[in-house]
Amino acid sequence: MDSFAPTKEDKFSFGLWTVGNPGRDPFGDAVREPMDPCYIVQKLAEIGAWGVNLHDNDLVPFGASASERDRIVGDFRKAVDASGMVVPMATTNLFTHPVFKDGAFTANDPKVRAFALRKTMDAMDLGTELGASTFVFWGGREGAEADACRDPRDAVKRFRDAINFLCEYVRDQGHNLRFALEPKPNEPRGDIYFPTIGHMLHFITTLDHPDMVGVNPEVAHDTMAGLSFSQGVAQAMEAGKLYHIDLNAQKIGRYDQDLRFGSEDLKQAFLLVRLLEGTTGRPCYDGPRHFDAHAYRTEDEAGVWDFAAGCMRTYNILCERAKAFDADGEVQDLLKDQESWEIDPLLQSYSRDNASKIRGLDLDPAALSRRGLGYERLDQIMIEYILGVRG
Ligand code: GCO
Ligand code: MN
Ligand code: MN
Repeated sequence: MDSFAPTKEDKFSFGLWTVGNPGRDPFGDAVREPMDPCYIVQKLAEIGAWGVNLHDNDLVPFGASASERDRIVGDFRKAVDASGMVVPMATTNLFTHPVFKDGAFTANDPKVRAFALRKTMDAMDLGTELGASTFVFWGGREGAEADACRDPRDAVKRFRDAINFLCEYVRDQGHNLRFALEPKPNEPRGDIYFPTIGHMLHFITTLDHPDMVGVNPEVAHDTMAGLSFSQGVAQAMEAGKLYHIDLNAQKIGRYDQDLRFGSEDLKQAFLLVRLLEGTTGRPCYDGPRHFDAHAYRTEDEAGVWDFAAGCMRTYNILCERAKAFDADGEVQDLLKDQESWEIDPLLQSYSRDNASKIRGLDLDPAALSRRGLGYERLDQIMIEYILGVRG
């Protein structure tokens, strides 16, 4: 038995658009044939995935009639049930159609914003019908190149109005949906509003129903901006706002690559899996481990399934590595050394008593400065775990 083989308990999910990506890019045409959504579900189940996610138009073509929609959704529902899969997340395509060229919820034309709201309400009904409990908002076109076209404060307000409107819609319909907002700094727009996890976390605090809304961070998006993804995700977890996650790989400073999980920056991937799986003993993330990535353009269909299996396998290998690292006695000693100071409780809240005790402490900055912290050793041990030569 291969201990890295994915199981349903791992909660791995893929979007229809990920394994279904035909390899089109801004310079070249599709290299793979479109795959039928029902076939994708069956194949994903065979390779050990747990869930499948979708944009409305990954399943139902833009402009389909009501009867066509019902037939397509009915067939898909049967395929999902027959393969033992679930649909944990759904979302709306608010970026492909030219009507969204100036944005969707933030577009200047109220008719475009109305169309975006209507399309999203329909997509929420669709997601709910398929059993989704998370609804993702990726504002791919919510941005600008000609910044003078709108005051960014209006973009923020319009986006807030839309999310508030849709929260009320969900409550009114009795849908069981939580929202996960996905930040991205750029691409396809020159600059996208709410470019980072931090921007989104603050925005959520300004909503009418902040409890219904969290974030959906993506490895590639923070990495494009040169940020530490694991630090951003940790902040979202600390705030109780990690409702969903998009896993892939990316080189800093490049175009949006959406590479196989773990195929770039193994150290960040290790730290991320360690964080999500709580291998240090802290609470773990219990939502879908969702891969938002696609196979290289060089691949045929067999390469697509190699890609998907590789995402899950690397995740499980990194999880095993992180567990071993955190169980290592030398690692524990190095970390304990940093955390064992008895004065710590004094620092956690103000009281006159704590302030006066802190004033009375024997604190010698020169001695503190001389103390080596052992982080070189700690990091080298981590590298040796990642490289598979220790533990
Ligand atoms: C991207 C985004 C998208 C979204 C998807 C779901 O960079 O294109 O990551 O893949 O995640 O639209 O909302
Ligand atoms: Mn992305
Ligand atoms: Mn994404």
